[in-house]
Amino acid sequence: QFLKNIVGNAEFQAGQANVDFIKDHPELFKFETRQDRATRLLGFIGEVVVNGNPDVKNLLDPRANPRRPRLPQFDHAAPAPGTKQKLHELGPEGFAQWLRADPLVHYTDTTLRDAHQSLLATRMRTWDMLKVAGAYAQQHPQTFSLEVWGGATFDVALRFLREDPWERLAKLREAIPNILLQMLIRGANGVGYKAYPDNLTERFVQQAAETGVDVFRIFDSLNWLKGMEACIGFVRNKTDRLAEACICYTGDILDPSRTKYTLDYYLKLAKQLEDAGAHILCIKDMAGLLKPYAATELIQGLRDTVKLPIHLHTHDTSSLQAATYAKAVEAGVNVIDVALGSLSGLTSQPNFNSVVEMLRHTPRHREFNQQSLNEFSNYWEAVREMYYPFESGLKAGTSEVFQHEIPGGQYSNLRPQAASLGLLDKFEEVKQRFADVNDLFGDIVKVTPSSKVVGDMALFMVSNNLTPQDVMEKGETLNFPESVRELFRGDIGQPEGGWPAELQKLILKNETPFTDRPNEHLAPIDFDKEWAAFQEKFPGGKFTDMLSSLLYPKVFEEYWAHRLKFGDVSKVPTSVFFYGLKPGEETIIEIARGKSVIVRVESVGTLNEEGYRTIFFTLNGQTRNLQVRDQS
Ligand code: 3PY
Ligand code: ZN
Repeated sequence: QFLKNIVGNAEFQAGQANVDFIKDHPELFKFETRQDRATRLLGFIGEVVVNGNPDVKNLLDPRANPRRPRLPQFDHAAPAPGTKQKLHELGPEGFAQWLRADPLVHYTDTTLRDAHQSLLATRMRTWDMLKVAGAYAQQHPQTFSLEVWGGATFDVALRFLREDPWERLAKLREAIPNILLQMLIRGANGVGYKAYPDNLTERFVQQAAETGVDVFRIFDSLNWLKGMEACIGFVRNKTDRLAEACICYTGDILDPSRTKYTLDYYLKLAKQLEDAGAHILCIKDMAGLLKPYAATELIQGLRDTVKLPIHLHTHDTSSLQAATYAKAVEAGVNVIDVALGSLSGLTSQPNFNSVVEMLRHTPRHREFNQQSLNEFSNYWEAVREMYYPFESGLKAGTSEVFQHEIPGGQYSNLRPQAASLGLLDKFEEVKQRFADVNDLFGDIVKVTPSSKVVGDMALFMVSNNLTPQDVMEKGETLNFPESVRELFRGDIGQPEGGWPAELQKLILKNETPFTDRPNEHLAPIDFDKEWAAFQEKFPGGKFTDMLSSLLYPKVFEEYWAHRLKFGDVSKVPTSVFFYGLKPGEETIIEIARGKSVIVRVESVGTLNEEGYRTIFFTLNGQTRNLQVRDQS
């Protein structure tokens, strides 16, 4: 049976075989043709196409291997007082002094904002957050703050999740009465990508404080002081909350060849932010470039230069950043940003659970119940399965980040952006061009929105096969992306050392750039007039809806139409929101506090001539049917 046909037999080949058996075995003379082999392989591929490979079949549907997220312990008793009460008791100035002097290290948990912005394209839904918010407040009241709002979450909530970001904040506030809630605000650019009128940012800050924000982390995407001063003032003068101002960290202070962003540069900026009224100073290391020994220098320098408490934010893209935290803690940092284990690492923050263990039995350790942290991590690990389509694709830490300097929060978005232009197979080139564009632009700070413009330019160059040299040589005839024109016109502020003049001329052609605050060119909002117009267009809309609409007019309009048609979809469980229900499956939806309905899909009808299918549901046991247009 080891013979497929006779020519493969060694004895036969050697001419020594007894060949009497041949007459009884005609199959030995059947030779397989190349055609047969191909046909059989086609048969296999056809089987996989129609029925899937049994080894991986159904894996693309996360419900095929349901892993029910297990809720951490929660007994509904009031949580212990925490930093929220401390702020109330001491006021912002007193609180800042207390924080600066506290010998133990504090933690900000970014799981509900930056972690999912950086790993899952910001898609985490309020529904998953609220399931564990109360338990977290109860189990970990010693947490310094929870970053839950701002950055890209505002836009993505409205645009893709079709939920109201203000309601998310209000509900989290209600569930977490004891821990400071923190947001990220892009200075003069608010939670958007362009400058807004000052009085809009002012009302936004006031409303955010009223709804629940305690710590406003304020940055400017070019480290431009003028882009932050007004916002720091609004927090100081219009609220009783904390203004945390940022130095965005780029380059490498230990590299003598990088002379633009030196230790002195950062120390000077920090002093200016202190003078502008910041209560806390943040080192915002948005790409994860602050190496461990550089952290020692920077934090020691800052402790000696300003009297403010120091808060360190980083991204673990290189996978080195726990070491940076070890050195930062030694050097006297007050607060570090971490994410719960299963939403940490790579482009997200370092691992909360593990960093706590790193510091255990050392002088600055703050006690956390590790078993409980792990329970929360396990909850998010199971939840994360539902969000797999939004994963960034990065599999391991990469030292490439020290070359391209792409912010963690942008990385998970740049890939789909490249994919939408058909450039995914050129992603290596996109990263290279990102670095080239930074050089062309004069080595700028890259964080939203400046980083988005660098990304747009990199994609433009890859799409059009342009090298940096081409850009300089053919610039006059190139039609640069609109965002690049706006950047060089001064629309989002001024970089250290100004824009490279030659390139600026090529981009702007005959347009004149400005060098003062872009906000000075914007008319203030007339709120009474706007409110009347808003009420007319969106009857029943709240004041917070009007703010959303002023920040994102088109996105808000689409969100509103969706809400009118489908109601508040934030109440739909995530598996159903993304993947629906199959015939025979059911779900429970809490449509109002204490009022739930059971929805079951019984069957889906065939396509009718008008292109519709009838879906047969039961709603609390009562039959309902619905016609839905089949878009396929
Ligand atoms: C944002 O602005 O969204 C960021 O996360 C910047 O790091
Ligand atoms: Zn970040």
